[in-house]
Amino acid sequence: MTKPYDFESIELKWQKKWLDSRVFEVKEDAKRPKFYCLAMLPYPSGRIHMGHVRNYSIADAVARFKRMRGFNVLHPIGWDALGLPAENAALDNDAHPEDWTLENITHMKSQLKRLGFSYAWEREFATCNPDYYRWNQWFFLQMWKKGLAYRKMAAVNWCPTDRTVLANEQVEDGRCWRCETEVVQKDLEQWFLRITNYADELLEAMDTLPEWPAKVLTLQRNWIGRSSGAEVDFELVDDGESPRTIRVFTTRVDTIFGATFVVIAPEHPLATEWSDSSPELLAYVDAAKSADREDRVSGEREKTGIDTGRFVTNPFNGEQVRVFVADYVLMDYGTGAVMAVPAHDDRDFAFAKKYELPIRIVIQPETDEVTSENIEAACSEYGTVVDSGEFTGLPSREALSAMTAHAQEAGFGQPSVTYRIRDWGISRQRYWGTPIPMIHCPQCGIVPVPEDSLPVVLPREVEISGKGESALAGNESFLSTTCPSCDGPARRETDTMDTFVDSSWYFYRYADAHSEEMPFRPEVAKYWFPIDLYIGGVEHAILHLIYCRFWTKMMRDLGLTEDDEPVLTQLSQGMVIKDGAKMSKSKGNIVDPDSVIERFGADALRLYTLFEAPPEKEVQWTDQRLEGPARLLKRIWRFVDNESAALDSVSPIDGSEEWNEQETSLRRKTHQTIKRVTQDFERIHLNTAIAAIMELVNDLYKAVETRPSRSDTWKVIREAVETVVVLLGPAAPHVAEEMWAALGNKKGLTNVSWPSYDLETASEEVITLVVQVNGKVRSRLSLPADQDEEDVRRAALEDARVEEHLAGKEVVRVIVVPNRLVNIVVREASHETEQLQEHP
Ligand code: ANZ
Ligand code: ZN
Repeated sequence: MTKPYDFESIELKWQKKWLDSRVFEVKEDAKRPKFYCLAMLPYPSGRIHMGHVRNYSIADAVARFKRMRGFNVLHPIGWDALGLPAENAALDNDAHPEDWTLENITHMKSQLKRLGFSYAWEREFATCNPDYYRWNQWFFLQMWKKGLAYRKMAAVNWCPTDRTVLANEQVEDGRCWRCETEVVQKDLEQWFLRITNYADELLEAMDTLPEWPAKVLTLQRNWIGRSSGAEVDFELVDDGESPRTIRVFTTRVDTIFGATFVVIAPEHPLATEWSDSSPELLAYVDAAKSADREDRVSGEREKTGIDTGRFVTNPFNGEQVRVFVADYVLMDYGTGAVMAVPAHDDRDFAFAKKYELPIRIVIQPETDEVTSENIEAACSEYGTVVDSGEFTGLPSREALSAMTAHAQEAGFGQPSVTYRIRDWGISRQRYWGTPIPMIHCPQCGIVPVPEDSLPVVLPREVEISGKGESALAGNESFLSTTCPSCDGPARRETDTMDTFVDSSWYFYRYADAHSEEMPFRPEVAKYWFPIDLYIGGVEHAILHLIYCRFWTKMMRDLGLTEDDEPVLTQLSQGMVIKDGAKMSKSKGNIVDPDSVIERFGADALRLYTLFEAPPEKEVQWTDQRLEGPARLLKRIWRFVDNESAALDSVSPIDGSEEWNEQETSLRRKTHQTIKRVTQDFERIHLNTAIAAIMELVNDLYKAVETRPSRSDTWKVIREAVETVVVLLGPAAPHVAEEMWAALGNKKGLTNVSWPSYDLETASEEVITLVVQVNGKVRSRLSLPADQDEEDVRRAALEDARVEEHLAGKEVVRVIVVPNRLVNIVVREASHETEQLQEHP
């Protein structure tokens, strides 16, 4: 009778043991290599969902693997605890946001514990704790001192449902990223962080991030959106004694002879000025201002505009062209004005068609000739410049620099770079966020809260109405204060910070979570940083993952860290979907992790999320597939239970054995499995790692079918089953621990080293490779077939006979022809060469 696999009591038992023994708590240790393994911190929405389970199972498997590989592993967790949902929940459920948040944290924490993740719990914190957010305020003050934080009147994205300002990043297709309401524009005084100061560096440093997914980097590159081009001044016709100019930004100055009109943004100062004398213009400008930003730039939308009746002169050909106001031109990009070239720009083409404006071709592409008769759409390709005076005949690329240089020499233009990225608007008219530590004094204006008065604590007593401004504005005792500069009565800022501030640096806090004097001590963080692996959804590619890079650079400039970048390897894990859609309440397709744990156990659930797909791909949830991993665990369990008595008396392999064919074959499989699983874990191909373990389990069952009589055979079986259990440890840690103990091991798995594999045992066959030095055969190597090039290379260089021929030489190159030969190219060592050159 097999002992039943009672996963619940096994899991609870080991979870308690791990916690009690504090095995996952870590300290800096300069003598050991570190590994910082992090998954994005959860928002305490109420319950853990499958996305969390998957994300955290991946991170935990890697953390446990790295620990067994000898690394000092930091694997922390915390709570992204501020933000809108708490306030909305407060409105819906009549609970205080703080109570709602803390209750959720308590519940979700118990869920994470029930999953057995190996967190350094002593470093846990929630961002709604004043001990944490005081440092947001402190950073804000440092940025204010450096001119990186500033306030300005700005047209902001306003979500009418959430009644709050949204960052551009939080507007998706013109809608609020959270509630999908259409966003409108509104003018408000807002606080900004000058992320644009770092635009170039953020862009350039991406070349130093080879371990980030290409997709994330592309999204960031586009978001930063660096465009280089030229600015050119078009002079206003009939504009008095010293006529003013309209400065346009263009990336295609090579098309300037085809500019048949100029368009300025509705927010352009000239549009405002001219509106005074034109009610129609005023009406258009007003309407345009309230239109949605995303809509305005959308290619699909029908272009609208209005003729101002003014003209400007094209400085390149002296031609006078009309000036329009149209909402497809944005004020906050480039100069807020464009030269319109309908023949070569889509938007200008659509506009010209609608208002019957001239279309003049000035670029001929390589391919089909474009003529005014056959042109049906703008042709934006590069080509040869035509009908453009002295520039006619130049290829576009050359014309770009020649024409820019000409404009500069003549004094009506210059090269220019513009960015799509905007400064980060962090003001939120909300209660449940970090108070911005500023004071408005009627005498002194805006005065920062002195650093020694931090934190500015969120008052608990507020009335949350969900309407208009922050609930803080209605709290008189919070509002009224004294001015730090003149001691007069003053009022506090009521805006709170975007919660993306909280998540921009939390991982530095984990490194020194209880620091009281500073956000973290630089020398402590230095040991743990950079983060070796950071796992989170691709939806964070441009928000969080840009902000945290910016924040790190800002902290570096404050002298808190030497890191240019916080994260070495980023992994964007795929979603868990069911019935073709992301699990969500509204779709009714949620699978609750608790119910799965109840039926199959945490180990089976973890194993399933790892096994079902490669980490960066989607997992299609099906209940049937979940039974696979559950069965696998039972199968291994049954094997250990059935055979533990037989294995008990088996002595370890001592090298004196003469293996028979069956034994050789099982040993080979064991070592091949270790090799595969090790390599798969290093590359985070966890699904194939588990598939490899399954294969070994099959071979184990085959091996005992005939009840082998040789004691050596049992040695090999023991080696194989212990391997299975150890390799299973990172993915299904509880049952692995239990079986490991059942096999008679006294030391827990958390203290066991990852097994190493013996290459020779693992290899299918041994082959002979010829080793040449500068083309001459010097040695022969017997090596397992199909070895990694790196292993072959090393074996060749370490071969004694080869070494003789390398003495005093410098290895220039090692060429490996797989399974055939290695050629080592050498030359006289360089210092000798240099000496020769110095003393000829
Ligand atoms: C003339 C031209 C001719 C243009 C042509 C393009 C093609 P990216 O690449 O996105 O930076 N532009 C400039 N400022 C603008 C604004 N504030 N609002 C809307 N459009 C603006 O785009 C640069 C191009 O977008 C600029 O180059 C300008 O149109 C337009 F065959 O100038 B171009
Ligand atoms: Zn004052």
